[in-house]
Amino acid sequence: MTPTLEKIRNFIDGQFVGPTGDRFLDNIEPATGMPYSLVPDSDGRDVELAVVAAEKAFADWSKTTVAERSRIILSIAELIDRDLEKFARAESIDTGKPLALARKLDIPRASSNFRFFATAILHTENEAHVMDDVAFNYTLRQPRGVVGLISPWNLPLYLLSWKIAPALAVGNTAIAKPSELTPMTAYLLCEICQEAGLPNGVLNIVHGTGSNVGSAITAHNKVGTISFTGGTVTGRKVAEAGAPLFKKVSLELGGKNPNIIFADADLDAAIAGSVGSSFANQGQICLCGSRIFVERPVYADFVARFVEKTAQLKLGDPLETGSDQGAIVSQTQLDKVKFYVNLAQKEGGTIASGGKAPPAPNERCKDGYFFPPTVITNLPVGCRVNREEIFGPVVTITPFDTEDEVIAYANDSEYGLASSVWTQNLTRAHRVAERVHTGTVWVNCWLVRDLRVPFGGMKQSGVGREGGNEALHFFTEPKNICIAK
Ligand code: TXE
Repeated sequence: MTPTLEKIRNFIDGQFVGPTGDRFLDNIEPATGMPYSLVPDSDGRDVELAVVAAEKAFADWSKTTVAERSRIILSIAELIDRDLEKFARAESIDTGKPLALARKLDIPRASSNFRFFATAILHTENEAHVMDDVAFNYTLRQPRGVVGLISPWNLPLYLLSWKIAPALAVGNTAIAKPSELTPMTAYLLCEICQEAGLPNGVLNIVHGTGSNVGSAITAHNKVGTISFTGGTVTGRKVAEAGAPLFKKVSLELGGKNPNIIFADADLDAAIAGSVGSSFANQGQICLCGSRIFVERPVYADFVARFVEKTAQLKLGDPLETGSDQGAIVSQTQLDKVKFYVNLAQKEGGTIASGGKAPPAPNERCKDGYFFPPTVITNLPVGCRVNREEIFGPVVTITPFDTEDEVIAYANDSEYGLASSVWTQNLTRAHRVAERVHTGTVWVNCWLVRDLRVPFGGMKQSGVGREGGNEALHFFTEPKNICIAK
């Protein structure tokens, strides 16, 4: 007797409702490869219901005082903190990431996202420009209205809350669509929003596929603002959908991030930091440093010690204590990882570590989507494996001889999201950071995140920035009011 699977529901106008078409998709647990819940296979009709609710709610929410919006959004943060374990476990089961990682990274960051913007709106400043005795100008920033928020499967609540928090904090109402692969924590968030007293219709979550729900959001003429995080291919579709309607669109897309280690670096720190930036979340973070470049004098030593430290990572059942590496999010993504590892060997690469499916961590996970941290050397620097985003636990390591050479390697990419530079020469750190074409440059660190800083990429890594004032400005419309003296 197969157990009846929990049906996740949409959250529209403050109510949990099923999809209009009453169709559901299997929600697969990556660690087992088995469905463990059902997610609404919603469509344009559900998006329409959400738009009506969001429009209705906007009239009041946009006029709610900053102090009141701040209070409610702070309450959401506190309730997430209260339910940390429940959210962390849900995120781990849904994504395949280790429970310890969800507990330490994903859920605390989601809470911080709400807390940051709930307090940021208490301290915003408006610009003014005085024209001698002619006129007085001030810039009024007003909420834009109903916004569409679309998020991916790798850091589900972390990235969705990074959009919901600023959008609502400045007075917009929202329709959010999490990835159909990882809907659970967005569903749990709606319960928290109800408990926090978020008024009906301010946040609406419509579950479903990109083609049925995502595209209905991006094409809707009453959703004038779109914030998207996902792959570059889909980001292009989102931009194409928004263009005819002159929508304001923010795109945070893929990356193929360089991680540069100079010979004078603190190698212990560089190796520890690089194992993290290579394999955190099974390498499924757009900021992961998948192209490692090491100055030749320390190349052999780095590779040997990096491989040794990588081999110490414990691949296991994500729910078990001590697991450093969990499951890949889906069969499709696992197949993509395997494809690139096979391609790397055809392109002349050497598998220095990993490279083939591991034995199942335990009986429960015998059909799960597991792949070991994989290190590939001896590849041509311009080969496909060094150019295309794999988005899995796979890195390449390439030697270099000069600073100009490695900067050319780093910049020879369609992407430009993030990079790391490891050196103890401060002058060189500044020089290299200025010359590398990425939206973020970490020096002697990785994934150190101050929520005030601009975050995002250039080239095919995206358009626009999230975080701090960048987010507050993206989700508001500036108006210049000029008053004659
Ligand atoms: O992301 P998609 P996927 C990369 C990674 C991955 C690739 C594709 O390389 O292999 O992107 O991953 C919704 N209109 N990143 O397929 O398709 C979709 O339902 C509107 C990097 O998961 O981009 C989901 O909610 N929406 C990324 C969201 O878009 C559409 C993190 C992202 O899905 C849509 C994840 C459409 N036409 C993957 N089609 C990062 N930068 O962090 C899909 N969606």
